[in-house]
This record gives sequence, C-alpha cells and structure tokens, in this order.
Amino acid sequence: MVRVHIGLGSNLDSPQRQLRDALQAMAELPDTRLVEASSFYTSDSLLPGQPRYTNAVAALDTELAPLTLLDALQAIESDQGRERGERWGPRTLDLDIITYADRVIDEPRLKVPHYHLHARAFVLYPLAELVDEAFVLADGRSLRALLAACPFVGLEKL
Ligand code: PH2
Ligand code: MG
Ligand code: MG
Repeated sequence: MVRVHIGLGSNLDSPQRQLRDALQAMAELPDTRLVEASSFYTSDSLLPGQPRYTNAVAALDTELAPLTLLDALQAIESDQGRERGERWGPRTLDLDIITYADRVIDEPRLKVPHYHLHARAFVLYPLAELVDEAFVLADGRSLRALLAACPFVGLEKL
C-alpha cells in the first residue's frame, strides 16, 4: 500500500454533491482505502467567467499503479458526467493525482507531484490538513515553503 493524495474539484451541477459522490466512489475502488478527506473550500475559477469551484483533497492508501489509478479516477469523472473538451473548461468533476508516495512521475499522461501545485491555494491548504507540517513533496519542494509563497487569499473554507 502506498499513500497518495487526490485533488478534487467541481464547478458544475452541485459541486459539493459531486465531491461527496467522488469520495464515496474512491472509497469503493479495488485495493484502495479512503483514509481521510479535507474540508471543502470554494474559490473563484482561475479562468474568469466560470462558476466558482469547490475543492478538497483526499488521502488514499492504494495498491493500484499510478496509471491504473489514473484510469480509475478518469472513469469516476466520466461516471459523474465529465465531458472532456476545452482545456480548463468548467467541469462536473476533476480528480488529479497530487502525490503518489515518494514518486516523481513524468509521463505524457501523468505528472506527479502535480505540476501547478505551487500556485494553487485551493490544493495546498486542503493538502496541509492531511499531512504533517514538515511534509516534503517527492520533488523536494516543502509544503511549508509553498504555503508561504501562496497566501490564503480568495479561499473560503466551508
Ligand atoms: N481547476 C481548473 C481551473 N481553475 N479554479 C479553481 N478555483 N479550482 C480548480 O480546481 C480549478 C480552477 C482546471 O483544472
Ligand atoms: Mg485540475
Ligand atoms: Mg484534471
């Protein structure tokens, strides 16, 4: 079993329900245990003109390999009505692998730790609820430094 962190996001069709349903679906994945979920947070979309997002982070323990896990998460996104199209378009559900144990993964379909983490308060603050203060990402970036560089601005904790 390895510990992984999944970023959840939704800005369409009852975002809080989408996140709750996704947590339930992840808890039911094979060879996987849902350990804990962060609080839910809302924030404006990074792209203007879209509905506000609700975001959270979940900790899972899993035996699924990274790309198997990615396939499983994308299947949950599809089940919950995610339509892939426009990059960064509004979505019913986005599930991103933020960390995968202490692995750095650089493949066409999957980059871990998540590439845009440093600029995304809506991922960093919920992640900080689930790990200890000294948490360091597999690529060497410390969560403490990332939080210091990314103020808690525009986020509302539900
Ligand atoms: N995801 C995006 C684009 N913009 N903004 C917020 N607040 N939260 C998100 O999860 C988000 C976003 C594309 O993945
Ligand atoms: Mg995303
Ligand atoms: Mg995504």
